[in-house]
Amino acid sequence: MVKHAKPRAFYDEFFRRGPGEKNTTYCPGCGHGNAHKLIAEAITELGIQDRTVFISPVGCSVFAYYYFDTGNVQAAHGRAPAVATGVARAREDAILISYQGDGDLAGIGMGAIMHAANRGEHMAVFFINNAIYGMTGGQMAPTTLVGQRTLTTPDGRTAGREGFPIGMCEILDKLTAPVFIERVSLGDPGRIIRARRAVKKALTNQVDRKGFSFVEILSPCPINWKMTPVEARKWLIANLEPLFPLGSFRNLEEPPAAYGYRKPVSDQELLEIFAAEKSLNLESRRGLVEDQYVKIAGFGGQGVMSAGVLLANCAIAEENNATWLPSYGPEMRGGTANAGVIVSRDQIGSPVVDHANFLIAMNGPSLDSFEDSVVPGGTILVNTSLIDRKVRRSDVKVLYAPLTEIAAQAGLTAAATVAALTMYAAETGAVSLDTIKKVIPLSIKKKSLIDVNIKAVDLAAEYHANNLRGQI
Ligand SMILES: Cc1ncc(C[n+]2csc(CCOP(=O)(O)OP(=O)(O)O)c2C)c(N)n1
Ligand code: SF4
Repeated sequence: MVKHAKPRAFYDEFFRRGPGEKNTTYCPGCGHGNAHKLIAEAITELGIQDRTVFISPVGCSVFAYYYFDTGNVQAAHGRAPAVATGVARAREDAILISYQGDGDLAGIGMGAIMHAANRGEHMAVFFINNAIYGMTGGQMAPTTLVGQRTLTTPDGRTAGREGFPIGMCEILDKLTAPVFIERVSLGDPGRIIRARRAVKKALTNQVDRKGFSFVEILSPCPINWKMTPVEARKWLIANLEPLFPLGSFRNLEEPPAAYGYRKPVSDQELLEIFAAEKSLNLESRRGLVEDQYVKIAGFGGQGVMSAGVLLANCAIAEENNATWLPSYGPEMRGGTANAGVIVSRDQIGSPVVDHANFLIAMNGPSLDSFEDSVVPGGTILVNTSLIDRKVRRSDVKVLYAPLTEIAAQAGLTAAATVAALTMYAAETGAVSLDTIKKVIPLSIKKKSLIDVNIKAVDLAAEYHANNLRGQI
C-alpha cells in the first residue's frame, strides 16, 4: 500500500492562513507548491531537517518560513545568496537553501548570485523561473520571453527595447566554481519526477560539502499568465522549454581543484577573540548612564568611519553593546560620509541613528545636514578648523574646537576624528580615555600611526579640559 503523507520538513499546519490551515498562500496551479514539496521531501529523505537553513526571498515565496519546519531567514530582495553565505560561513554543518524567483535572482539580485556562485559557496540554489514578477502582479522579468505580454510590456517584450531573456544556467556555466547546474521543468508529472532528482542531488551535494549547486525550475504562474492551471503547464512546455532547454549543464564529482576548503570561524576562536579584549584590563561601564546615539559626519577620507568603528570597539571592550552603521556618499574621497554609532547596556534593535544626542560635525556640509536632527538637549561638537559658522539651534549644547589643527599638532591631520572622539568621551564619559588609548593599537593596522593617534588623544583631552569643560 502506498501511503501519501506530507513530508516532515513541512509544518503540520500553515499558520499564515490561520490555525489548522493546511494550504499554502499560492494560487491554484502555481509551481511554487510543487517546488516546495520536492524540496521538503528531499530534506526529509536525507534526514537534514535539523540542520537546514532555508533562506526565503522577496516574491510570492516570501512566506516560505510559514511552511518549512527548518531554520529560516527571510532576505532582502535578491540577497538570499549573500545571507546564505553568511550562515554557511558561520555554521560548518548547516545545509543552506537559497530559494529565489526570477525577479529576485536574475533582476535585483544578479550581482549577489553571480558572486556567490563564483566563490563556490556551500549552498543549494533553487531558482524558480516563471518568466514574470508574480507577487507584484505580472511585470516583465529578466526571463520574460520576447513577445510575451506582461503588465509592463502590454504589447509584448521586444528585444530592441527590453533586451533578450536571460538564461541563468548558461551564464553560471561559464564560471569555474559551481559543481552542479541543471534546468528542470514542472510541465508534467514525468518532468516533475526529473526535477525531484535534481533537487535531491543539489541537497546531497550539500551533505557531501561539495559547494555550489544550482537548479533552475521552469514553473507556471497561471494567474499572471492569465491561463488555467492546465493551459499554463502546456504553455510552459511549448514556449519556455524551447528557449530554456532542460538538462544537466554540469555535474562534477568533486569541486574544482582550485576551490579550497573554507574553514568557518569556530566558537572557540570567537571566545579567544573576546578573551583578547578582556586581557586589556578595561573598566567595565555596564552602568553607562544613558544610551548614546552618536553621529560622526564629515567628508570621505577624513576618518569618519574608522572613528565610528573605534568608538563601537571601545564600547564593546567596556562590556556594553554597540552598533556602527556607515553611510557613504557616492564619491570615494571628498564626498560626504557619516557613521551612526549606538552604545547601550541593553540589546540594540535598530542601528539607525536618525536623531543623535551627540553630533560630531567635521565639516560645513555635515553641520548643514545634521544640525536639525539632533535631539533637543543634545550636543554638537563643531570642527572650527573647517566650519566658520555658528550653530543656529539654541536648544542644544555646542562645543567649538579646532579639531584638524589639534590633530596637525599631533602630527597627523587625519587624526582629527580621533581628537573629536576624545572630546566626546571626555564630555559624556560614555567610554574612558584609557580605553580609547588601549583600543587604538588594536584598530590601527599601520603601526607607525599608533603614536600620533595617541598623541592626538592627549592633546584633545587637554584642549577639552582647558577650554570646553563647563562650556554651555
Ligand atoms: C527592494 C525591493 N524592490 C522591489 C520590491 C517589489 N517586489 C516585491 S516581489 C517583486 C518581484 C518578485 O518576482 P519574482 O522574484 O519573479 O518572484 P515571484 O513573485 O514570481 O515568485 C518585486 C519587484 C521589493 N519588495 N523590494
Ligand atoms: S502570482 Fe504566480 S507565482 Fe505567485 S502564487 Fe500566484 S501563480 Fe504562483
